[in-house]
Amino acid sequence: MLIFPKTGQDLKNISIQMPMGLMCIAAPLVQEGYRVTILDQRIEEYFFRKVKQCLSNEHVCAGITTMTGSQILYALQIAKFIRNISHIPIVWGGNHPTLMADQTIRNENVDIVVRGEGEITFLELINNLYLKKPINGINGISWRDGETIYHNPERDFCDLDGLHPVPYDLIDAEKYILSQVPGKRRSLEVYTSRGCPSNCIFCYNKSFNKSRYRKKNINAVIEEIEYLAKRYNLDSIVINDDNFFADTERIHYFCKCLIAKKVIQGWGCLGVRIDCLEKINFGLLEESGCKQLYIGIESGSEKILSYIKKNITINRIKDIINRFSGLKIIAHYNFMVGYPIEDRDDLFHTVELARYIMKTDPKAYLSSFHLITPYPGTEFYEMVQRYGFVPPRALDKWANIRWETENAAWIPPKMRKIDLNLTLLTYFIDRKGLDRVEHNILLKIFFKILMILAKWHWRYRKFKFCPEFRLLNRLMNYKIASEAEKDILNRL
Ligand code: B12
Repeated sequence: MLIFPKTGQDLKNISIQMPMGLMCIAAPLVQEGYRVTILDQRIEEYFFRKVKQCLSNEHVCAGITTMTGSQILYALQIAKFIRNISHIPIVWGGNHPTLMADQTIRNENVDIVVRGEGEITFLELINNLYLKKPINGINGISWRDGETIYHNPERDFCDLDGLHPVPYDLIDAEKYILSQVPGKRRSLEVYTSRGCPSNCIFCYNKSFNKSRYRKKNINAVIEEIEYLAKRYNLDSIVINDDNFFADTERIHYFCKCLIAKKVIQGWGCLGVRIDCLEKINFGLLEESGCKQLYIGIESGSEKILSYIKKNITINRIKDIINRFSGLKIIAHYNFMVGYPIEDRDDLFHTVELARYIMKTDPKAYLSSFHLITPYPGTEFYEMVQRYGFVPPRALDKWANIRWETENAAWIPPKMRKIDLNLTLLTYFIDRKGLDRVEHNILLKIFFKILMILAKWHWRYRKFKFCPEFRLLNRLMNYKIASEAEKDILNRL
């Protein structure tokens, strides 16, 4: 049984994407003849009842995935629940357990941690558990024997072309089909590569993927997209790679294949590095059906860009912004604030760059400004400890890292209020939020009022005092906390 816990940010029909990691680790198990159930807490109405109904003596183990953050809260609730009704081992995997293996394995609701890519390691583990063979020789796991913790040696990365196809039939794909690409209604996600060769200080890639970029054969990717489009009647596809644009020639070949074979009407992509776009043929990109790209800019200050090792300058960023302005492709630009060395000038440079985008390319979207967060396994995580950041000492403490500027020790005190207000009000400075609530009249009116207020603050650079957005933030936090509470009460 493989479980995807809620994340705390799940909006039905808006943000719930397929549990790709679990489907990947299920692939070799299915080939080997195991029966695999994937349960997704985000979409199962009576989730805990379902877990109870499904669990039987035949189960080899329960596998739970989690990212860092509030998903851990739900993952822990689920693990405790399973612990109470069954004796099967509980295996944790995914980003957080990998990056914080020692803390994770020390939690009483975790029996084994699978570190890194799970396809091969998990198969070996299941085989050994099923045959009641010892697990001490399996690379890539951390485990416990009584009070003693073992971290077995690391496992090499997988050869992506040697992996079994993703078993989409294991999930009810219809429940994950979303309108994620502008002008298109039905899309699902694929991944075509893993890792990223860059060294940005805030990204998990350096430790999770050892900065190694590995790619699937692009013809196999095209075939997978063709299959998905036919099987699920898709008009679009979303690429969820760490850095899809890392290899320019591969992108051009991909675009040419999409055009020649008329594979899919539209596509979009997350995690785009802006420097990787510099050599791209934008005409070809547009012709191939590219509709939307999520691009990390991070800051409008040269000083900050060099601090985070982004390896780009503002002029080069502006060149790319200008190129998108003449195209139909919608660029979503991501920004962060709250860097330890950021002062008011740096912040205003970021606001200026955001304004430049709104002026130059009015169809572009700006992400709400995110607070830079010391995720485990990043260089930033190590750096901010010098500023008094004390990392959570146990797995459950990581569940509550909805850091606000007040408790983000690395932000200079005089910047905290402004940073927090900017993260809140930038959600409403363009139509990104409004587009999400299109079908709900009341929410739409509510959003429009907030947009008017946000634009006023934005226009007059009044970022210090934004009581309306602080209140909204409190309400959201309360909602998240009470939903988690409700989940505990409604377990059965
Ligand atoms: C899609 C996506 C989402 C989706 C849903 C995730 C999903 N369906 O899996 C949504 C929108 C919900 C999301 C939300 C967030 N995300 Co996100 N997301 C991604 C993204 C782009 C793709 C995930 C994916 O499909 N990967 C491909 C699969 C194959 O890889 P995988 O999940 O790692 O799985 C492999 C292994 O980890 C392992 N494995 C995974 N699970 C398990 C379970 C078991 C039992 C075992 C044995 C093995 C195992 O085996 C798998 C196959 O090898 C990744 C970046 C990336 N390219 O991975 C970021 C990423 C996972 N997200 C990240 C972050 C930070 C977030 C947010 C916090 C962002 C935010 N500011 O709000 C929120 C988290 C919300 C919360 N409160 O917890 C970080 C995670 C860092 C971390 N330390 O956890 C990533 C890595 C991006 C980054 N570069 O920083 N995200």
